[in-house]
Amino acid sequence: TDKKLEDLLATYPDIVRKNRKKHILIKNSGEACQQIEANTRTIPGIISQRGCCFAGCKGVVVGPIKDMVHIVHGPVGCAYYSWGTRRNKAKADDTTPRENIYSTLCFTTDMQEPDIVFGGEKKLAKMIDEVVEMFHPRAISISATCPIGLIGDDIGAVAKAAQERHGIQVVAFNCEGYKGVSQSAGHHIANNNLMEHVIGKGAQRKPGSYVINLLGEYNIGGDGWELERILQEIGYTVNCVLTGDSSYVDIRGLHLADLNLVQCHRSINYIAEMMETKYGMPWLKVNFIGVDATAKSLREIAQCFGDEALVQKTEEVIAREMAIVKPVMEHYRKLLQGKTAFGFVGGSRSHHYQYLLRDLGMEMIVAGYEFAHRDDYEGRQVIPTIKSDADSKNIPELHLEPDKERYQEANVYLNMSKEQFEELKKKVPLSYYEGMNTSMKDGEVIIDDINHHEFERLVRELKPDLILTGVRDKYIAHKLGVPSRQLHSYDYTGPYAGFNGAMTFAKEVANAVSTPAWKLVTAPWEQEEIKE
Ligand code: CFM
Repeated sequence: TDKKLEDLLATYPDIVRKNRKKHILIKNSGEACQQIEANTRTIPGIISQRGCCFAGCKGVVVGPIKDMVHIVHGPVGCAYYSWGTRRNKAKADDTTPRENIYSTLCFTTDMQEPDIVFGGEKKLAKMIDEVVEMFHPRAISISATCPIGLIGDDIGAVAKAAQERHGIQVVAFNCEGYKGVSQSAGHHIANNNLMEHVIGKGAQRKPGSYVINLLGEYNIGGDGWELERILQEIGYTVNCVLTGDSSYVDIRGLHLADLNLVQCHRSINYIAEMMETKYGMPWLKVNFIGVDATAKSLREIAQCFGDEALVQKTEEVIAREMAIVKPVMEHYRKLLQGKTAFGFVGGSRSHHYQYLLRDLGMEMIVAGYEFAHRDDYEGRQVIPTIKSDADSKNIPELHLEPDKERYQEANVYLNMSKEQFEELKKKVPLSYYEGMNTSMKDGEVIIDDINHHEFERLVRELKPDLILTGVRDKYIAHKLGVPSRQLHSYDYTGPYAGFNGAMTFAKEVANAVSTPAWKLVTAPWEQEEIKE
């Protein structure tokens, strides 16, 4: 209630209270448009869960591309902590042999004090030469860390010279950690550079029909593989998963598909939108987290192609999978029915996992993103009304024109008439994302960029049975006597996506919630009155 919200904010100084209040909503479907503040600076001194621009570019979007060597130009710590911790898996395939996969390696210029004083360009150029000599990669990326921007190394010039020297593409990402207000800025920079320098260069369309890309899926814990299994079973040709287990060669041919599917809207919506502008390619927001959600997405994708046989095959695969999955989910549902959860994750999972929890009879009563934008909460229709500020103006926008040779109308991609396409748009929400708020129930709490204080107060007040957390806050949850599932790298398990993933998640949640260990932990408020 509003009173409880006031209590939660009461400890803050006036200016902080005013700020934080705008980041918190209590869902009320009676109000026409509940606006939230998002993608703005965290107040200095507050412990938030956010990452930096470098993390969003190198760690999230660029890093999973398996056949490129990704050089971290900066101190070794930035490289070390973005090395493998996200568990984005990769393996050899038809287009990429084992020797071209560098995912398990860590490359960095290891900038030292003298390099900061005298500049690191020479060191970077030398490193590229060594990398080419030792590994012969198909392409190289350079990601800049904070000090690189501060000392002004021109990584673009180094990349260009190296490209001419070696005859392979070297892409420079100016994703210095301090840019923007979170890793979200890094997603945007990565999207822009991939669009400008890599996508559209391939010429060979993959054989097969119903050629699709799955954008914003990073194969954490093998999620992408589970989705490919289902999609291929139905008859789709998966051209490229961006960027989970993806290859540079496949990304060059990203435009050679019929439809873009968007799983994580936050990190990849720029590419979906830019490809629509440049090539006319339609895109569809999907959610493969949750059994019913997966079935719904599969049905919507099939509708896009307007092909009876495909719709039929989709139903067959769904029916076959459901026969296996439903009894398992029912079993765990008996243990979990009526339990509550909190979810504070990145920029898309807090929404997606609400569906998987509902499959198990659970409800996410408090949900928040770390770094999402207003459209991820309220829906894409608010994008034109989002005010830009000094931080967002720092991130370059690409202004693209329709490609003279390759642009086709969206209906041509889907092999249907303009009238059929108009009909389709009424049934399936193409080029749209409705955001998280619509799926929440009245009285539930939506909170942006939550901090340690608010986290603890909300747990104390609402006593959830489970918290879906990040790598850091999971320990706060445990200390408060509440089990968590860490939803970024899945605590060394997974996949959680698709049908098989749902069963794994259900089992682990049931285990977490029913372990007797939590009864042995005494939460701080059960011991003594907390002094504010
Ligand atoms: Fe997208 Fe992601 Fe997420 Fe994300 Fe991330 Fe991630 Fe995430 Mo961690 S791309 S926004 S920047 S779904 S790394 S795979 S889990 S915060 S909710």
